[in-house]
Amino acid sequence: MRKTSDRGCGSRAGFTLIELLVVIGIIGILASLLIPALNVAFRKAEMNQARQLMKDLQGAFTEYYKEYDRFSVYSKSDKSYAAGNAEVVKPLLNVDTDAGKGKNQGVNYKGMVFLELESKVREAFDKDKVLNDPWGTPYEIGLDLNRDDKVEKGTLAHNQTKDLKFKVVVQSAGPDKTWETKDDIMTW
Ligand SMILES: [Ca+2]
Ligand SMILES: [Ca+2]
Repeated sequence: MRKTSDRGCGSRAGFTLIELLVVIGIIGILASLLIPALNVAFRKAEMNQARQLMKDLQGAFTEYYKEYDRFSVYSKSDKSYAAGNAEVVKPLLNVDTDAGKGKNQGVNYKGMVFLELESKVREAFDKDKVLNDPWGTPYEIGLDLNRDDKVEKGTLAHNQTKDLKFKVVVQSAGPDKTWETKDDIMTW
């Protein structure tokens, strides 16, 4: 009996407009606190994605080198690959290569796959004809083509002030899409 009267008296008929506004206000404050944190987390995830891909690229070039005793190009002097990095990346993916051609005729005549890209990255690569970082700038790649175990000073168009004692180096312009700023990511 009492129950019925409690329910029926209408003292708490639901949210009043004021209460609703307070709730919306609190949600707004929480969102404004959360969004910057989410952005930071998202940026961090993109940075990690770029770092991982750069590492994978280094590994793929190294594996290719072990297999073919050269890099996926024919020129002998060190050179940087930025805008046209597809030239050196395609053979790693076994895309548009000359598999089936005789020894020393094709850059990946064994038709091997050295690098696997996440499907989204792969789609973008096929569309753009270049391997871009998560912010849309092509990765810059330096290879030791003349076999002296270093990528000579001046090979890369950016960030390189001295010889780098690696056979493969990769860098990204970072989230600000501008070279030679603090957020650039390098493998060395
Ligand atoms: Ca060199
Ligand atoms: Ca930058």
